[in-house]
Amino acid sequence: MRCLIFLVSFFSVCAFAQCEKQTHAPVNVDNYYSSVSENSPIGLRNSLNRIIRGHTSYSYTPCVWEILREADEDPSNDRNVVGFYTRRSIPKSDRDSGQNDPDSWNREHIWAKSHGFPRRSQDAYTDAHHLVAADRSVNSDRSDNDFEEGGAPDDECTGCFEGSGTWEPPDEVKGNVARMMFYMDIRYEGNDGSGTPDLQLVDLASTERSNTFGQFGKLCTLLDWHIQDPVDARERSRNNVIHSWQGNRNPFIDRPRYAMQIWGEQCGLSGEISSLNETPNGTVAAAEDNPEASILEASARIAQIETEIETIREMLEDLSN
Ligand SMILES: [Ca+2]
Ligand SMILES: [Ca+2]
Ligand SMILES: [Ca+2]
Repeated sequence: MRCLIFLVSFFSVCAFAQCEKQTHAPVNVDNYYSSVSENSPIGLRNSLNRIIRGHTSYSYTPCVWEILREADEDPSNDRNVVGFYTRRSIPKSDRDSGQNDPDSWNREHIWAKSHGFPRRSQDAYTDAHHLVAADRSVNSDRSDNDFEEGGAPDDECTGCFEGSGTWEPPDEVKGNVARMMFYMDIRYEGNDGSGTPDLQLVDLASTERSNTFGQFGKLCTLLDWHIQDPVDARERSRNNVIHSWQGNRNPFIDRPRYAMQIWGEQCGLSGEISSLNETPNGTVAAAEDNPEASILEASARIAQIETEIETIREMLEDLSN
């Protein structure tokens, strides 16, 4: 009996420690943005906020670990994740669990949490659209610095530069950083039920730490990076993975022109709109770049085959009776 009680409690603890995903089905991207108003920067900002706010939020532990294992998986080795800044493949099992291994991976907040949301209960703290798997010591080097070009090369991360209070990521992820930061400004407008303040991008590379407001820089450098490093298939696929968990999307990955329409004039870059890659209409959740869509398609096919087998069995039973 005691053994049975032990087993029951053991399995309850195991169940408690697992993350339960509330899966959101893939969407047609045209429908997703059909209520967007592109008439003015403020209209665009407000209409995008209405679409992307109020996502399904998850626990920082264990769920965010689980989401990043999927979102940042190494495409050539499903037992590894790719460290965001270093682009080095790291075994999923080398997760930072306080063992002080400088080359283990942990969770980097692209919009540093010291700039507006220090508590895990605030949605921005656990929002996987700006959370990435990163090498532990390189994550420490980045600290909570503003994004800007220049400084001394990082001793471990090729293409990373540390300035005074600033951090420059490698070219390959400059645009990814920019689009994550754009998402954060528009997603969090001070109307978030979880208590995340209005997050604001500013054209400064020396923003303050704060628990009550959140500013981050440097806006026009980020807009430059958005143009220099356009959206690619891998970034789209990551957007689909996060959408399948949270139910909201990063509009600046799907519709890069929105960033130019909101901030272009302010940064003297509004003429650049036509050079940006747009996600082709209606194909964002296509099976080839959306693992979840493929799984859904496969399970629908399996269910269909099972029904067919059942029908054949009933026919055979009828024949033998
Ligand atoms: Ca390291
Ligand atoms: Ca990129
Ligand atoms: Ca904002």
